[in-house]
Amino acid sequence: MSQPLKIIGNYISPYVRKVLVCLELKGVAYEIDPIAPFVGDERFSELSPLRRIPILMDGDLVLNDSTVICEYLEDRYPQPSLYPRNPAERARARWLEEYADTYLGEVVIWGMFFQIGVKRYVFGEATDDEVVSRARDKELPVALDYLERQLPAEGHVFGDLSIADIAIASFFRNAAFVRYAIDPQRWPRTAAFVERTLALPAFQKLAEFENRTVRTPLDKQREVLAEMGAPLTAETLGNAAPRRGVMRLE
Ligand SMILES: N[C@@H](CCC(=O)N[C@@H](CS)C(=O)NCC(=O)O)C(=O)O
Repeated sequence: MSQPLKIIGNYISPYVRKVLVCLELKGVAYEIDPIAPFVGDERFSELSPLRRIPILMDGDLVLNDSTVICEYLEDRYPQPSLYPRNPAERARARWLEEYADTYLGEVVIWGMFFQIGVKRYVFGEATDDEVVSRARDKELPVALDYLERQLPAEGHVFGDLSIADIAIASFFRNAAFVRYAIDPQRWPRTAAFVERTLALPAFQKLAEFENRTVRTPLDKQREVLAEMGAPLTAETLGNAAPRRGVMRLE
């Protein structure tokens, strides 16, 4: 019997969420080692040269980067397709995914979630309130103004659910973890889009694990998730002392 796919990465990462939602929608069995990248051991460094999550392992194949992983899943498990068939729409879906991964990643993850949550609870350091205010009050509104022009009043961006919807919604889940709610008066389309996308069963199933993870200290998360019946790998790469990643050593 073939081994289930393995995902290495914490449930509260938006990049991991993207991949898990794709797996759930495609009905592919997987196991997960739900570690934060900061506590990855030497084996983690070997598997992920940037010390980032997610990692996908399929037998001997090791893949890094959520975009690369989602495209692999699409090639390997084509149904249901999560990329529009029409080439122009397919390219636009990839752009919106890239926009979410890069700009929302910078603003929501590094400017807000890392500052408010990870910095304090993982590294015992103070939040830089200036960075948070700039992200929340200046940089995120720029993204919301753009998204408001891209997102549909109803349904998904390209008709059927695609990687664009999944990527965009994933980041706003992390914004909610740090108590940010999109103002529905100012950005009605985006607020409604995020709400209905996150309400999809694939996101909701993961939300149970995310809600517990976000309230549990790093060293207890695996135990709590095991009790909840999360599909955990037998072994973990996440028992090292917290350390900064490769790309942001400051
Ligand atoms: N482009 C990458 C970004 C992955 C990423 O930045 N993951 C975060 C977790 S939310 C991480 O591992 N950060 C640790 C670090 O950069 O040091 C992807 O799409 O997978």
